[in-house]
Amino acid sequence: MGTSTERVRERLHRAERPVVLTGAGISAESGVPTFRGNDGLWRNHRAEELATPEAFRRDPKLVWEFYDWRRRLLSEVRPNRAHYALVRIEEEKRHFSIITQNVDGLHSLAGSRDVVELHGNIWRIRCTGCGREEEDRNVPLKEIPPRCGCGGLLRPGVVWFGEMLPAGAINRAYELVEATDFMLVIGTSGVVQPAASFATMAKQRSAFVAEINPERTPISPFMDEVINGKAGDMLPQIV
Ligand code: BJW
Ligand code: ZN
Repeated sequence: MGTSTERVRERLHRAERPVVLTGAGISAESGVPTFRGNDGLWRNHRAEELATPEAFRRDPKLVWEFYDWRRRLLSEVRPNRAHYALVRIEEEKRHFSIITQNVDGLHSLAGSRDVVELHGNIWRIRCTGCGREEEDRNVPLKEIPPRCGCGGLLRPGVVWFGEMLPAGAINRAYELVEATDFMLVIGTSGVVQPAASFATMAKQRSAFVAEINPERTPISPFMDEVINGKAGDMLPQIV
């Protein structure tokens, strides 16, 4: 009975170890472009084509200009109602974690504490020579492409296609997926692995799984409930 929103709210209320998996769609209402939406173009390049080790090898300056542009954009945006609704869940639950594919840091900025960043963080920079990694919040960067003190080329501390996810993050994510009784998937197109398979894994282990997205996705058919709408409108109704 009731609407899908009411059913998800009821399930969340009863859940002991809820987990939320987020994608670019949760930041869309903050003004951050998604990857595969109409806004996922930068100077006629598709974002997905720039987020690869091959693109970086071919043209590190171009790839860094893209990241420099995104860093500037992110330095000017704020978390939205959806990010803040997740902070409220964490305040009420004994166990609650967010697994995010986003590199924008907006969950932490909103105040969420248990955030697993699967694809890294755009404010971290790593040396391709000596491996040194550090936070860098300079906008714009002083030099493009930036270089390390050792002379090596620096790269964004994010995960590109074909690269391994950070071991700590992926291990923690699998632990959470195996233990959860409720998973809510918000704003992801559900095509990038391994994150795209988390909901089906959780469901196989008898968790209740639900999705919030204005569009249907390849993982929608596996959901117990699909909430068709924007995260910033729907999440505050659930929390
Ligand atoms: C709203 C909304 C609103 C809009 N409210 N919603 C198995 C089979 C085939 C291939 C593979 C496989 N396993 C691994 C692979 C390869 C690859 C992969 O998955 N490829 C597929 C595309 C086929 N995966 C990898 O390479 C991963 N590594 C890996 O698996 O290592 C092991 C391995 C290595 C080698 C071989 C095999 C295995 C790494 C993936 C790294 C992804 N990196 C990026 C870039 C990060 C850095 C950066 O930000 O620049 O991560 S790509 C990009 O996609 C980014 C995102 O995190 C990720 C997912 O995108 P997301 O978040 O879903 O965004 P969109 O734009 O796609 O969707 C937005 C959604 O929001 C839409 O649905 C909208 O409707 C919705 N929305 N407004 C709610 N207001
Ligand atoms: Zn170095």
